[in-house]
Amino acid sequence: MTKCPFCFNDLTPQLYAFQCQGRCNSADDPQGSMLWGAPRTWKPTILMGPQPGETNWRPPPNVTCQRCNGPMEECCPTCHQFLPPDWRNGVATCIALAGARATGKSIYIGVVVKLMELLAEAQQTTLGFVDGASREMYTRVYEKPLYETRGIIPPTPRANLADSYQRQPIILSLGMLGGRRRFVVLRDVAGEDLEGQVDNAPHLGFFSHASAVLFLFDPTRVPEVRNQLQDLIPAQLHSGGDPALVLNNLNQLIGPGRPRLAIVLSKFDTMQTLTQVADTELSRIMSNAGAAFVRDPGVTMAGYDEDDGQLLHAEVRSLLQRLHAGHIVTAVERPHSGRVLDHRFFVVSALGAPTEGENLHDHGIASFRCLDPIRWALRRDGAV
Ligand SMILES: Nc1nc2c(ncn2[C@@H]2O[C@H](COP(=O)(O)OP(=O)(O)OP(=O)(O)O)[C@@H](O)[C@H]2O)c(=O)[nH]1
Ligand SMILES: [Mg+2]
Ligand SMILES: [Zn+2]
Ligand SMILES: [Zn+2]
Repeated sequence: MTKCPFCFNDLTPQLYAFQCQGRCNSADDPQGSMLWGAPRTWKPTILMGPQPGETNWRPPPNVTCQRCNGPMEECCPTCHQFLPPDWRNGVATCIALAGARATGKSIYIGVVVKLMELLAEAQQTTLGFVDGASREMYTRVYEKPLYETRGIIPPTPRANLADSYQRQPIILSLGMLGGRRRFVVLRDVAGEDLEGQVDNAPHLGFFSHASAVLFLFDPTRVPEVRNQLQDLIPAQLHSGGDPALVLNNLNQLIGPGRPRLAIVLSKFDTMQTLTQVADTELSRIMSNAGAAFVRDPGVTMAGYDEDDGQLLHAEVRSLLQRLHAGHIVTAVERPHSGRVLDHRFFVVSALGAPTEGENLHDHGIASFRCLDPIRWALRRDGAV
């Protein structure tokens, strides 16, 4: 079974949907619009599936529209988006980014797609964009600013704005891995949307159905870290809201869903800069040469290293407590809902160095441990 790359709902063998691509007129699609977060239309759609008890049922190869006789294409029975060709024969690991404003979500996406290209190469496959819309969006929003203009990505616009590109997921094909065709889908979000009220936000429902949610936590928001780094790193242009509030909203959005949850300490290069601070407790912690968070398992390593992952998990967990973010750890490990998600702590640095105003650092992008959360999610889906 796989998932819809748009709304992340499971696509079960019991239900298929086919939508007219012929001459029929389009009509308003209330359900599709609600899940998309902006007005959408659809054409006549039929649902089909096996009779009760029937096994090995497959939909007919060519479905035609009963009204216009035109061709019909498979779409998601829930959100009505057209599925990429042959989608159900693969397995999709659907990953949603979460976090307050300016925690580094978009820059992480920009960098991690490049790293996944290298990962695919090391696995003797190639990474590809599944659809033109994904490719166009990745190039325009993420790749050009970071790798051509060598600047930052502007804050992600809220979902209710006309230019809110993040409704379009980035749908990637990893080729054949572990005997199955593998896809990775990445969905960005505006931190601003997660800092406000989320009780009436069906367009953010994908968090509940995701394979994994990456919750980014920005250590430079912690006053103690900021104070000690004052003279060492340039001031940042943007800053975000309260991570505890965002995590609370995220838990609300996840509701009864069971995504795996990665809690990711982002911008980890700033924490590493603490080693240059003279003799504080934090500088001593960060200078521990034996710690897992000082080494990177590398880009080419195929699988997820479970031992290294568990070690890092324990280190990051205690580091968060040391950063007075113990309430974040508690909210993950003992949530009010009582539903503890399969979770793990990570560190990443997408850029490897702080930015200077609107520009990237001269040294170029030197990322650190960015693939770990992706490898973890893929491993849980049996891909690496
Ligand atoms: N030091 C350091 N700074 C980073 C890194 N990644 C991002 N930043 C800084 O964080 C800022 C915000 O990054 P974004 O990726 O745009 O943040 P976001 O989470 O997408 O923010 P919203 O779109 O507003 O939700 C950037 O402009 C950089 O200055 C990193 O790896 N290291
Ligand atoms: Mg963003
Ligand atoms: Zn038709
Ligand atoms: Zn869908």
